[in-house]
Amino acid sequence: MRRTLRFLLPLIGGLALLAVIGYVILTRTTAQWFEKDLELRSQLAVESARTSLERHWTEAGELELILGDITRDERIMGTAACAGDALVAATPAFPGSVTCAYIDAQLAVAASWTGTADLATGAVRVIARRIVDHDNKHLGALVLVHDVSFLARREATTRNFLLAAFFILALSAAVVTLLAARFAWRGWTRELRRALSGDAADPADDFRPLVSDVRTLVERLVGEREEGVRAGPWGPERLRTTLTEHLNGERIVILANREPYIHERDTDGKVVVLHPASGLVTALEPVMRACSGVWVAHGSGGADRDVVDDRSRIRVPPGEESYRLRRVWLTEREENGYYYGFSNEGLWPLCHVAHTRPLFRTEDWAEYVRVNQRFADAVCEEVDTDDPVILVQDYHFALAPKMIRAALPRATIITFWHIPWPNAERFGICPWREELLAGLLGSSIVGFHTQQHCNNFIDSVDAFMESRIDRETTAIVQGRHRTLVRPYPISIEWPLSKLDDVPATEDCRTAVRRELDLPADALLGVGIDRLDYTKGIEERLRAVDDLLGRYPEFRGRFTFAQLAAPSRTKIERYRDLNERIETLAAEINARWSSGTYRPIALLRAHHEPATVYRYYRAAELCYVSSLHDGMNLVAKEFVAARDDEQGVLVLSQFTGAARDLSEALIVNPYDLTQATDALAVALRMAPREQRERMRSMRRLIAEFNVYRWAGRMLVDAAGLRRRERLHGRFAAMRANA
Ligand code: ADQ
Repeated sequence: MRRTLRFLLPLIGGLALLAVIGYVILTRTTAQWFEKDLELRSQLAVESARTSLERHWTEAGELELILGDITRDERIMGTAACAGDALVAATPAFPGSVTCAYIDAQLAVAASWTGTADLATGAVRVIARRIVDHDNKHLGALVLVHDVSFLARREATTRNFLLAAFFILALSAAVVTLLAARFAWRGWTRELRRALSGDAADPADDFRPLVSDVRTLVERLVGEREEGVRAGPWGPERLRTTLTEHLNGERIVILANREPYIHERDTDGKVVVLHPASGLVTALEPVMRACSGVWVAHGSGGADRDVVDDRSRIRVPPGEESYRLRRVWLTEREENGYYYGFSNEGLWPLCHVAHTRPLFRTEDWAEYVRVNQRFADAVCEEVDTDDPVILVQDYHFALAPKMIRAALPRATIITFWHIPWPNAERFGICPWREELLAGLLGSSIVGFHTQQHCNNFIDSVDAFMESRIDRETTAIVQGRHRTLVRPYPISIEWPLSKLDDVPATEDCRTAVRRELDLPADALLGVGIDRLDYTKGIEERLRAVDDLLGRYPEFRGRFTFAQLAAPSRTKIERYRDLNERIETLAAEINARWSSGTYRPIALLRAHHEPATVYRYYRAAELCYVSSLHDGMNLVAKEFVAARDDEQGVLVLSQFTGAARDLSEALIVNPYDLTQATDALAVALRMAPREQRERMRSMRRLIAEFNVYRWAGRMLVDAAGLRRRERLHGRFAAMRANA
């Protein structure tokens, strides 16, 4: 009904507008016609009486008779003859208020005059003409008074007619539309139902693309629903159950460059544990706590070697040991080539559209190959069956899946690529593109955050590899090996255990304002990132600058706190960025500071989760301005932190998160004016609207949390294992037959 009204109301509105325009045009045109008609009639009356008028102008009795003849025209109410300002003769109904003196004055400048006079009986039209004899002698003026009350009557008739026509037309349009919509909808739904239920052998062309999508979705939802009903919402417990039910409680081995806990020595020489600023760790650590198993990573902390056993292992998390961390040690040369060189100067800029040119060096590539092999070997040392479940993480390990498969052909290898995958043309500039693709195709499943990244990956395989692409199941087939390519949008833990140590929102507001030396009613924005050129930190600070320039109401009141963890500082581009951001923040502060007020608080350091969450809770808004980002977990963390349902998220459209968090204010960070306006909208947003938006985003993250992300991958992996085992049995039977 609402949909029909949405169509009908504009239609009726359009018809009403047409009727009004028609009415105005029609009344104006008919009024003009009638006036012209009056003019002609009076001209005709004067011309036909002209000879008699000339002859008898001075004979009052005759003149009255002639004037009486003229008033036979039903529209002419009265006629009079004037000589200068004196009345010579007039018919009885000629109104006394129209005087010869007045007419004489009007005719002083023209041979004829037309005007309107208001009588007690209504308005009349007065037409006066000079009468000149054959010798061009001016005799006087003939005055005709017309009754124009019929004009108002005609106008009323026209209006009534148009109104009736409009109602009939609108009613017919509404009835016809309703009937047409009802029939079309019935036919459409009948056809769609037939197509979906499988009754239609060949669905209509319009439905064909839809049908397969809907069927897949329905099957998936039914599967998930059945499981959901059995197992409840996704959380650590359900993930553990999924692992037991679907993978016989297999231990999971995670391969990631970054370790979840870094051991360092503080200034007193005491060993302290740090949590790295990494989206990958944020997402995977709760999964690992739930599943147990082994996390294989680069041991990068200064005190890492001091706390491991003789096989480079340590049980974590400290104090709640539930899984094992296996550290792999890299030489400086290996780290420079594999991590800083090929991974972060080559692959990172290759995959992000952030206008930084990738650098590919042969010596970096050689280290990348060697280190991938070292990590693959470490993974193989940690498994305790010949068909383990291995989760390979990110662009540091594109080659490891193939290397692990060579040693463990029956392993289930799920590789998740945490950053975007570029289009085939862009990917093609990498000198080792075939090797990278071959490495990844050693996986059982390759996962990305979005369908777009999956499509780009499939297109790259299509462009550069010998393989068959099964578009029905989105898989890549090479010989007997099949790699599924699937979107798994990553998320965060829900409920957030990190919030346990964080004070309530009001306390965080007070504490952070005190820390930043701000008044209690100051408005606060927050940005939290690794210092990386893909995160758009410069664009963000410029938006703050522009906000203060274009919206003076926020000067002296709004402060933006940027928590920026230094990252990859061995790379020159990152050092340059660091300096540029510091200079920019200083410039903006110099421009707008007054007294103790500084608009930008640049807190360049790694912060522990408790601090990060305190800032999320203290802020009026969080601005995530990435130029390109696989997902961006800061956006999701901000929403998760706001259990007061207040605060506004301003989010770049170039993040994977923008697809999930549609209630954020989505902006193009390159469009400074748009981004600034969004900041102003956020700061002025009414608490009720903030609550509605926040509530809807919180519901989404609660449902699609990181346990569901991991669970979906594990369930898909289990399905794949079952299918492969079945194929293996068939192959053995055929061989024995
Ligand atoms: P990252 O590029 O690391 O992740 P992101 O998803 O934003 O980016 O996660 C950053 C994490 O580091 C967050 O948990 C945040 O709280 C933390 N952090 C940021 N700055 C910090 C600071 N100054 N101090 C302490 N902690 C800080 C990559 C991809 C992303 C993808 C993730 C997960 O680039 O697109 O979302 O992996 O797949």
